[in-house]
Amino acid sequence: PGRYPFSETEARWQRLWEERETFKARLDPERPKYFVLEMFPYPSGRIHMGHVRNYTLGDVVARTKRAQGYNVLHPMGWDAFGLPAEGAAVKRGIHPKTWTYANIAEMREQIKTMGLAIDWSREIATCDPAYYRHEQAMFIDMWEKGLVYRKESWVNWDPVDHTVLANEQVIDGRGWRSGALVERRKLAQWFFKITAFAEELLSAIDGLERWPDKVRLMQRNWIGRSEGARVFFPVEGRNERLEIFTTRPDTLFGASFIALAPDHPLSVELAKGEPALAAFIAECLKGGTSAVDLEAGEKLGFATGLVCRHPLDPARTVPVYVANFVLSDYGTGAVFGCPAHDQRDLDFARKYDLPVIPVVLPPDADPAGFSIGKEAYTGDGTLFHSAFLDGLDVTTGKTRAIAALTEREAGSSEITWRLRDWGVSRQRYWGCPVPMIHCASCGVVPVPKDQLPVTLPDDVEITGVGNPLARHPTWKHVTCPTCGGPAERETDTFDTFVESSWYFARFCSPEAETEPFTREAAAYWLPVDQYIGGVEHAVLHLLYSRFFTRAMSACGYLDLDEPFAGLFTQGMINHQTFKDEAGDWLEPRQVMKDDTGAWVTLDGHRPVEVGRVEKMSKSKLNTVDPTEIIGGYGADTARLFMLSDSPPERDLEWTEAGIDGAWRYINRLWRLVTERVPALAPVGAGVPQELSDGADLELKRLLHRSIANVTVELDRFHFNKAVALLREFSNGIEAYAGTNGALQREVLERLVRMLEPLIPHLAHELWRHLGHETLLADEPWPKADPRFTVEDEVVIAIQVNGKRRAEIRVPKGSSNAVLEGQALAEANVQRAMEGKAPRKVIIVPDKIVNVVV
Ligand code: ANZ
Ligand code: ZN
Repeated sequence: PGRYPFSETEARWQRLWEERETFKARLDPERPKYFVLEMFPYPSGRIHMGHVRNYTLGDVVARTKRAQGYNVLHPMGWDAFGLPAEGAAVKRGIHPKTWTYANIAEMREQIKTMGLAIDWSREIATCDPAYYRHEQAMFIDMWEKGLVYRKESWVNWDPVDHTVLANEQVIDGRGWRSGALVERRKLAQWFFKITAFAEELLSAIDGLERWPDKVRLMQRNWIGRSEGARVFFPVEGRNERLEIFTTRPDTLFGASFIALAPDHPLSVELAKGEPALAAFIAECLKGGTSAVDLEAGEKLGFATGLVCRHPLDPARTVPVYVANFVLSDYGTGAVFGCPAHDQRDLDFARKYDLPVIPVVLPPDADPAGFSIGKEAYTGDGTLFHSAFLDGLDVTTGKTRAIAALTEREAGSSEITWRLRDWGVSRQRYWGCPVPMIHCASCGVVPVPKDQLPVTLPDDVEITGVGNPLARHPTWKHVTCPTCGGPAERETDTFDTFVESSWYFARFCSPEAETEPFTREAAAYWLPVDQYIGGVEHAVLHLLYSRFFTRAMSACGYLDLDEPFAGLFTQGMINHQTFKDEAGDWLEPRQVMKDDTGAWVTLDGHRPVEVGRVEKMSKSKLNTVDPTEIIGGYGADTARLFMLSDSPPERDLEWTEAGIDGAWRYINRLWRLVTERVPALAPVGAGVPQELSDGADLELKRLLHRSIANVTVELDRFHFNKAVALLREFSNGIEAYAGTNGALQREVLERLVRMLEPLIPHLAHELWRHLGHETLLADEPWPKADPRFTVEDEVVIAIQVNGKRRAEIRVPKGSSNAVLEGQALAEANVQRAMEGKAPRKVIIVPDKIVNVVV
């Protein structure tokens, strides 16, 4: 048989699956469906190993479920809008559309070499007007339902490039291109009202039983429900009160200052008469807009000179500051500071010399001796220095404080969410146009639906500065649909997360023209039964999709809350890193081991420093190109290595040895089947009824045990264990020395059937070699026969005077008499007894027989 000719074989089967439309999904209400989806790729131009792992995992699921009788939907598409396309336009003068479609064409060919069971007839690209026209229509519906609105909000502004920057384009507070210090600016932006579903998005997490716990936790934290209180602090000398939000009303007696966000209305008002404060506020508003940026920086404040009365202790007043660490859009944009029990407040108090009043006494601490040094005490304890709260624990203290505030009309209990509404405006060209029109007399008017899609103009000038759509000479000038007067199109485009928030639904009927998907198709195929992707999308993409599904349902497109019934997040792919003497990174293919086993450069044999095993990345040159691996070893080898090396949720280390091992096993399977063919009973000989000897029975048992266990492990996503079991099975077949041709056919056919989801090309080829004209993918999944899986034999150790002398195999549950009889009959046992009669025989049923002489 020689080496397995993977190249010709893989191409042939891929062609055949395509010609026969083997994996085309057809709606069939009579059959149970299974929708398996991998997070769709961004068309960067080349697939990487992360893609290979992702699609291999999905393919195993798709093929297994198909074999198990499900009507499987396994589609592929392209998350095709986004900034890199504009980057390519700036750098190389290629139009974003040209660049994107060329990349799609290339990546499609690369992905096709993996031999995936995908229904390519459903392929979609989100930059296609046939796709985004529905997004625009849904956006208008959501606007009408109040789930979309426009408001002023902060953005990162690059003062040199005159452009809005996404958070990821702000690097260390500077614009990625210009290097200029980023400023914050207020701009009218479009928002999805995701907070309308905050409560629901949180509580429904409990029902997502087939999601990883860590992802559920991340979603919970992101939504961030905080129970606390709203407290009113009367401002001295002014007829108003400041409203603050706190989660620790129990610490109210420890309050020593109040801090306002720089853009709190009172801060803004005070700044009008106070240039120094205005300058301070302007300074605060520079720098990034994210909470992380604010957390990292130095805590700065400006004393306004105002003081507030303490709501529970009217004898006391606290000073009011404007502070850079208070977020304008969380809670009420104002806080009371309790330095003893909050680190940030403590740092602030030390800096501005404010009192530090401990009010929570740690368990077992001495109230007289307890004081706060450099670290705030944030733990539990007993309240003190707190008037009527003294002696209470923290939890009871919170309830009691809220009751007192409510009674005095100085506050009330309140729930606050970390979740913000989703700002989707981007001042970019390569995105879906927001389908709105601004009219001087009518205000914001949606584009009439019969005029959708609003398509992108092709003739644009992309310089990386400003918004090409706003600059276009004619595109934005339209007449108002309401009054017919001159009006302007919205020139913002959507955040690309909008497209990925509903693409799974589009796959249900990608051909639908008048609606994003037909109700019938969505009702049948959704939700996605198994979603697979990287954990980097654990929060935003998944949350946006959960929101969008609810919003689509609210607009009557669907009748569904949760888009993804099952979620699996795969680990990363790591690889050895190498450096040369100068400390520059080297590619894996630039190095080799010399005769002594030391790493050296391929040319020149110069010494190489072996670095850590790290995530494959272009910057460290430790990537391995999947197309090279597939070209050199075949897709099945690459797939097998990906599946066998480690559990799919864990990181995988790419090694040459691992790929070699997979390649050798592929060849071993090839030989095993092709060499045995002459010894097999003819096709259709049926399941062997006669099992003449122990070897036959053992192989038969191995077969059914393998079927049972492989099925379970595949179902649990323990693909590496499934591979190990299949190896054990094939080893058992190799070791079989009997002559039962029908049995050998049976085990080889089952083996090949179970290999198909993992290494589909070789499995199909071997099926053909086994004499079949049928397509292996159409063969049903084997069933384990329980008669052969129950462990009905046990091995019993026989001891003589406590020393192990022999083993016997007996039916499980054999009586003591049978065990004793068989034990005493063993030759080794008799020898050890030296002809003496047993004094006593101690028996542990199904385990041990100990003969005492
Ligand atoms: C007084 C206090 C005392 C607080 C104490 C904490 C500890 P979470 O749990 O994340 O909701 N806070 C409220 N609004 C804020 C804003 N706009 N910007 C910055 N910080 C703000 O956090 C709630 C706590 O964060 C609140 O409880 C408040 O500080 C602060 F020993 O109030 B706390
Ligand atoms: Zn008008």
